[in-house]
Amino acid sequence: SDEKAAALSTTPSDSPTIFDKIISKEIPSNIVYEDEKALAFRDISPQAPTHIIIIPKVKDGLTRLSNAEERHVEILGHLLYIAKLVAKQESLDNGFRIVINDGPLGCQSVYHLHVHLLGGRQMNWPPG
Ligand code: DGP
Repeated sequence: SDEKAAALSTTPSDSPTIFDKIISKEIPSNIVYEDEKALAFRDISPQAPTHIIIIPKVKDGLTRLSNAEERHVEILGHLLYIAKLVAKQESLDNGFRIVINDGPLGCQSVYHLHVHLLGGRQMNWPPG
């Protein structure tokens, strides 16, 4: 897929990403939730009727889940709680899927940790 190709052509790094420009609103996005610590916006390449990306506003070294440190525990929990709030806001009352891609094998293409919230259709298991 295009998403897989993008992931495999991206070198993991701590450089600024497109998500910084979304946070600063330098580039537009469809924001569905925002607070002082986090932002949630619609994915540009939706893989389900509802596909939302939830990110910390300050990356603080959290390029990917495998780089998480003890200091990130609070924001990690916050992102999951926001996923629940946004799922409710999107009326995903019969279930949804949360995904965190890590690294090339996990098909991560943007090195600013993010939670995918997917819903509005039947999901499959195992994922691809
Ligand atoms: P991942 O493969 O887990 O790294 O997911 C990155 C996601 O970010 C991917 O589903 C597409 C989305 N994305 C990338 N660039 C943009 C953008 O400029 N705007 C929006 N809304 N989403 C983006």
